[in-house]
This record gives sequence, C-alpha cells and structure tokens, in this order.
Amino acid sequence: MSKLKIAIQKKGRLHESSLKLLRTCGLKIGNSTSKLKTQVQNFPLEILFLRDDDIPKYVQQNIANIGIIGENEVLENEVNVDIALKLGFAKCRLSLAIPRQTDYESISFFSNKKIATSYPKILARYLKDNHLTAVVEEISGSVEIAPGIGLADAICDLVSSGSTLQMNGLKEVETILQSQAVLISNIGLSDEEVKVLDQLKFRINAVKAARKNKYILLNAPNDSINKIIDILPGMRSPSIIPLADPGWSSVHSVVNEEDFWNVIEKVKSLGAEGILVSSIEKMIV
Ligand code: PRT
Ligand code: ZN
Repeated sequence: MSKLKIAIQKKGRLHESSLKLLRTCGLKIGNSTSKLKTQVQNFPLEILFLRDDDIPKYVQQNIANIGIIGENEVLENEVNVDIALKLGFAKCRLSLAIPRQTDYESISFFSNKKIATSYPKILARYLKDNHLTAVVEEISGSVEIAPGIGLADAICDLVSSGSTLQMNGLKEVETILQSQAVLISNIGLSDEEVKVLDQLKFRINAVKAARKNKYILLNAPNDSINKIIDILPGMRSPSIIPLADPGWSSVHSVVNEEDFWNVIEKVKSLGAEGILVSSIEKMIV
C-alpha cells in the first residue's frame, strides 16, 4: 500500500490538536515530535512538522501529499489544493477592527484608510469585492498594536474570543471570513494514495461524529415510550429493552450535543428516570 505524507504545524495553535485528532483516529505516533518527521507505526502515513505558512505550498507541490492547516492560510496563499475535510477545531474569523472610540457606520469607513494585516491577499480581494480603495500595510505579527502606535487606522486580523481586540482598545466592525482547521490534499494524488486518504477521512469523520454526539440511556414508563422515541431518534431508531419491573423499559439512543439539554428536559417531563449520559469515542454512521 502506498504511503502518504501529511504536513502538520511544528509548533503553535494547531500542533497539539492535529496530533490529538490523528491519535484519536487510532494512529500510533511516537512522542519525539520535535524532529522534522516521524513515521506512524500502524498506518501508511509519515508526518512532517512544518511552519503553518509553508504547508499550503508544500501540499500544492506534493512534497507533502496532505496537510492540516487553518482555512485562512489556504485562502491567503492562493494555492490550488483540495479541501478534503473541515476538522471542526481552531475556529476563528478574520475581521476588520478599528479603535473603540471611532464612530462606524458602514464599510465605506475604510475608503482611503490604512489597514494593517498579515493577510494582505485576502484583504485586497475583500476591498476589491466591496469597491473600496485602501492602503494595505502588511506586517507579520502583533497586528493589534498598529492603530495604537500610529501605523494604521484599522486592522484586519484573526479573532477568536475577542479579548486581544478588547485589550488593545479596538472593536470588531466587519467579518471577512470564518475559518477552522481543514485537511487539505494535493489535487493529483494517485488512486492508491486516494485510497489511503479515504481511509483517514473515514476515521476522522467517525471521530468528528462522536464528538458531536452523546450516548444516552434512560428508564421510561411504557405508556410514554412512543413520545420518547419521537424525541430521541437515535442513529436508526432507539433500542428499547424491557426492564424486570413490568411497565418500564430502558431506552438507549444517541443525542446531538446541540439539542442535548432540550432533549433531557423533554424526556424528564415524560417520566424518564435514571438518565445516564456518556461520551462516544467513535461513531460510524
Ligand atoms: O509558527 P507558525 O508560522 O507555524 O504559526 P503562526 O504563529 O503563524 O500561527 P498560530 O499558531 O498562531 O495559528 C495557527 C492557526 O490557528 C491560524 O492560522 C488560524 O487558522 C488558527 N487560529 C484560531 C488562530 C486563532 N484562532 C487566533 N485567535 N490564529 C491566531 N489567533 C490570534 C490572532 O491573530 C490574535 O492575535 O489570537 C489573537 C486573537 O485571539 P482572541 O481569542 O484574543 O480573539
Ligand atoms: Zn505562520
């Protein structure tokens, strides 16, 4: 079977979560991740540890066949790679922010203003799409201090909690794009390589589905079972097992985390008791 090379960030925000995802997929990865590369012992994969800025380019050139990277880097680097999967972590947005005291009415505020950013290409495209002319000042880091030191009128930077903006006296006024970690792949992989990629995607999807769902077990009076089944659809339908106590059954199902509290309240009001909830490690749908 052919082996794939995957590039992940050497250190930084994506490093730990990328390794954790691969390990949760059952991949045995040694602890010496300070090296440039390491072999996965039980899956045809070699891991390369790189600066995140270099990953899109390396995947485009097929030096690494696949990679894990923020969507923002894929868009900024304007590379031709496939986005194989969205991974659901490192969620953030690229936004425009201005000093807190400055009045803001509409995007035309930015006309002829100076905007500091590490994302000059995405920003230039956004300005063009909105028919605005502004000066883009490219800086490689600490973008949030630019207005305070008089370098720019505004910034365009990644935001997650918003506390960096707040600490620097800035307010977010426009969102340019939403981003999260993605699995990217070279567009010319061989059939054999695509097979390995598909196996990896299958495992990642199982991990993602498991993270979003909880396993729920409860006891319910038989006369409300039908209503409970409607609330707890499960993967196909819930399992109903009679209890030794006549008139009662045990219900096993899967609930989406987003509906979780809502579902619990409803089943409780229908007489459910002894509700147990546990996390799911893998979920193959
Ligand atoms: O060294 P290397 O070049 O590999 O790493 P890097 O320093 O360029 O990247 P790194 O590790 O900081 O971020 C890697 C990726 O994480 C980014 O490309 C994004 O896809 C993703 N990500 C998610 C973020 C954030 N959230 C984030 N909040 N990247 C950066 N930030 C920064 C932001 O630039 C700002 O300075 O965090 C600050 C804002 O955070 P809040 O929580 O205060 O709003
Ligand atoms: Zn970087």
